[in-house]
Amino acid sequence: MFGGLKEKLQAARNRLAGSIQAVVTAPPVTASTGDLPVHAHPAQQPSGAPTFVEKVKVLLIERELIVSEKDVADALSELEMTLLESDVALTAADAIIAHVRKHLVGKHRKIGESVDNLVVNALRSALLDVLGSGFNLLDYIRNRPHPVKILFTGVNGTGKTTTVAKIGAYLKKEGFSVVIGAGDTYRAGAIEQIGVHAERLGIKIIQHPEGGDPSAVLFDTVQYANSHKIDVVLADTAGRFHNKANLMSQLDKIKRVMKPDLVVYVDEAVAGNDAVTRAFEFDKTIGADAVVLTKADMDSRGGAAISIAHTIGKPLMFLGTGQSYDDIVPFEPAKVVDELLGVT
Ligand SMILES: Nc1nc2c(ncn2[C@@H]2O[C@H](COP(=O)(O)OP(=O)(O)O)[C@@H](O)[C@H]2O)c(=O)[nH]1
Ligand SMILES: [Mg+2]
Repeated sequence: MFGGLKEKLQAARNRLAGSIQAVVTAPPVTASTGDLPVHAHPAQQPSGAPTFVEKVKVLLIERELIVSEKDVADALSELEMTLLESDVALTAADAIIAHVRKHLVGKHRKIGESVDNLVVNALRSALLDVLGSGFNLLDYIRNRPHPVKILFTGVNGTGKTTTVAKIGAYLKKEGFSVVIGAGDTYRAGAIEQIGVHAERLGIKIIQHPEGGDPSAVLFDTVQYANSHKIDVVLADTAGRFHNKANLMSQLDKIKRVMKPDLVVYVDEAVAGNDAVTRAFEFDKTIGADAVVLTKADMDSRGGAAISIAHTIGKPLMFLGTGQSYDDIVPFEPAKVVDELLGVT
């Protein structure tokens, strides 16, 4: 997952650290107290009026390094190229660079601080800022009245139906009762596909014949959940584009009828910038509360995963990482960032 981005970010980390290391190891500027080595004294808190010796120690310890814009300019523009090549959206890449620059440049840095730590911390906080906080579905479900109704939307073939099945399996494992609504009534194949998943997983499914009104299926699904005290409703829908007015008004009707607690936008990580643009448009047209990116297992660039929350302002909830039911991982920004930076 995101192998290419990982490699490039780690190269950028080394390049940045190298640029700063060059400043650190440049011939030292003579301190006003003399040319003593800067690491000669351990940190010490002077108490009361400082003696002459204490004053000197403080001065030495506080002798600092200031990284200038010039010192890191090349490394930062390389980092920006790396991000853009990895399909990170321009606004997200800009935000990352600005954050790293602000973290590193012009600040007084104690020479004793590890250069690599300084760089890793700058990159980590920049990436975390852009990735947002993620979305803990289990906490969300625990804290809401049941049934919690979740509607899955997005374009065709991105993995909505598979994701509904995976999340059904995940929630069942976590002890929640689940019912699935077969809201893709366009093709008999679609109804059968979700039916097969539900049967394999031992999850109740509500289906209507092909060509029926998806709102009616999902209404029945919610009714079933209410009368059987089911914890979670997972509503599958047919793929659609945000610019197809009739399909979008159908989705509008679905929303009015089933009143979802959560609208989840599903797209594929491999689509890169296209996924981000589609998510943005979809959110504008119909609204989205959280995002699932599928096929992260096939995505080396990682750009969509990095950019999507920042671009549309909605959290990334899960990554799909393969074709089996277990191949879904809650998106935990801190874990992903450490893995990307190679500091796990
Ligand atoms: N490698 C991989 N394939 C996936 C993933 N999620 C879905 N798929 C595959 O993508 C294809 C389309 O999935 P489907 O759920 O039918 O998409 P839908 O049209 O959006 O409902 C199927 O072949 C799935 O097995 C994933 O996370 N990784
Ligand atoms: Mg489907």
